[in-house]
Amino acid sequence: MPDSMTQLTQELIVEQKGSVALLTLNRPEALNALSHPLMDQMGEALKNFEANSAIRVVVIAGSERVFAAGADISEMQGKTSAEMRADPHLSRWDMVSNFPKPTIAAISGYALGGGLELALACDLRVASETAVFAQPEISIGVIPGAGGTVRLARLLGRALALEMVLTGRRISAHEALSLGMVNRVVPVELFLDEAIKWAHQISAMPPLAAAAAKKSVLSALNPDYPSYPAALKLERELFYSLFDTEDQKEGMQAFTQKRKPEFKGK
Ligand code: DAK
Repeated sequence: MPDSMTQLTQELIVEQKGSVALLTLNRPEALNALSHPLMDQMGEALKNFEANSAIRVVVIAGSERVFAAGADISEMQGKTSAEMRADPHLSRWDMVSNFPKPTIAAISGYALGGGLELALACDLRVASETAVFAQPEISIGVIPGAGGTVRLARLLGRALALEMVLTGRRISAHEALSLGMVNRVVPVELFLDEAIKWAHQISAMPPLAAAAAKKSVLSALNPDYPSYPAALKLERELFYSLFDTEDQKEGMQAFTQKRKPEFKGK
């Protein structure tokens, strides 16, 4: 897709801004509820971005009013558990957390239920001062099903995670910042610009090193990863492997020559 070309779809707007892809949730009438078509489109877009070396960072944003009010309740309400388990659309939700390149959520307004889970599946979070975070699923008879209980437990610890998922309590942007749920909070008119600016900063880094950094941090947090020493060993191996890249040579050479590096992603 050429620079700045916008592909308008029904529920997701896909844009490319240089080496940064911007995915904007676009269902204002349903507060950006994450419907099957929307998540299918997101899965398709991420598959394309993974294969496209020109894309180095992905930003997922909502509008000023709402990031997302969760998965689409009207799609789920009549389902049995067997139907939910067999639903192929739901597997799309793992595409974000499995995406190998850095991802940033740009959040303003409500990030509720699956909306918060989508934000938590991203690597970094920029929030506007109006952002509101909650896992209200218990009040509609379920629990978070897309990583909310697990990611919040790891991020916030047992007591706060349980408080959120047992009561649905809302967390403000500033509280989220103090808890480490978001990386930064900015005035509402700046949240998207800030996320895109940050994405451009990261996209200027050598992409193979960025992918290795992400892989190593996520392995350290993965309970299935064999052990702490194994995670340290993986980090060491990833470090060594980068010495076969042109970008490592360029980065270190540019440093010694006191010039700006030009990374090629090789
Ligand atoms: N789904 C469908 N429609 C929604 C919606 C949602 N989550 N949230 C809002 N809407 C719709 C409303 O029905 C309403 O539509 P109309 O009546 O105008 O047709 C419109 O958006 C405006 O909403 P309200 O009239 O309610 O607006 P208010 O300002 O009064 O209230 C609100 C805003 C965000 C507080 C309220 O809309 C609200 O409480 N929304 C629901 C929040 C919620 O319970 N979210 C959790 C949903 S369950 C999984 C993947 C994902 C998930 C689980 C598993 N797997 C991969 C296995 C996720 C589950 C969930 O997210």
